[in-house]
Amino acid sequence: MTDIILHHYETSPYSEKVRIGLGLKGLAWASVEIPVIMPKPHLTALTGGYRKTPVLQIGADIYCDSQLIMRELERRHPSPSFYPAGRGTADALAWWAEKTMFSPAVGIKFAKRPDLLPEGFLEDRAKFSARNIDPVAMTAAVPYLLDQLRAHFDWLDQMLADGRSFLQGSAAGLADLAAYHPVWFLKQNFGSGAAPLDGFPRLLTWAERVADIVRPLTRETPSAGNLARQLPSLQTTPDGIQSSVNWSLRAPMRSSSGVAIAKSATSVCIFRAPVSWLHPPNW
Ligand SMILES: N[C@@H](CCC(=O)N[C@@H](CS)C(=O)NCC(=O)O)C(=O)O
Repeated sequence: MTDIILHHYETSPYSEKVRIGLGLKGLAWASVEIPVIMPKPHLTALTGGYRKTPVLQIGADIYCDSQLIMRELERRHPSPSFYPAGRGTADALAWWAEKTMFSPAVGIKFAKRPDLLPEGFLEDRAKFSARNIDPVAMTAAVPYLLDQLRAHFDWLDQMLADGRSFLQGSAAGLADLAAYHPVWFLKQNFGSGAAPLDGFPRLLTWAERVADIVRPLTRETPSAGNLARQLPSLQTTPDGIQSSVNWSLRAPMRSSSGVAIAKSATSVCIFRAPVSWLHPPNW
């Protein structure tokens, strides 16, 4: 049985990034399908309240955020690397791609294909984002969202103009996976022939290449018993956080409730026996 468990749902773009990342590294993983909307009782019990998708579980270490998940996969399984052309640019490209393309892509789906959304979805997301989701305003925004995506897709397309296979050269890496998932999401919902993807044949060929990245070797559904057995394997104690992360702050802060918190430059770890939750520092 693999010790990597991904909590996700099929239509989640950020999950697709991680699923392909696991494929790129040739890792076996176990799949736990979580609900698309709240309540998510099993997930939030595991994460201490975090509801977003995906979440990665390795033993009793719970990684809440796909950026953190990718970093941890790279740390544990460095080869093949998510950084075939080095770090820095790849991280910056990945950050830019996700921050600019995910939201317009999902906005277009909400507006154009509400029939594909499960019941209660828009209400759930309105509550989650503390914003009113107005179908008329969403529909009126579609042309602007398409224009935003066209501008970003054009930049991606330009990166591929010299005939390279992937954004940073001949090997796929993190930048490809992060830029790919909004493209994947649009393709899933509208096909390749629909705007705005229809204007970018080079990008579509690249997307096919990313999609072809070898799929995970094993994709098991763990039983509840197997999930529970994962927990005792943890090497962590409240007295000295021995987690897999390289903590710059070795002395964890401790509250009277027995919760310990430690910070590194890239993660915040909240420890409450027997689990440790890892978040990005801006969480
Ligand atoms: N920064 C987060 C963003 C994750 C995110 O926004 N995921 C979407 C689904 S792709 C989500 O959580 N939607 C609400 C939900 O699933 O409850 C990450 O990189 O993991």
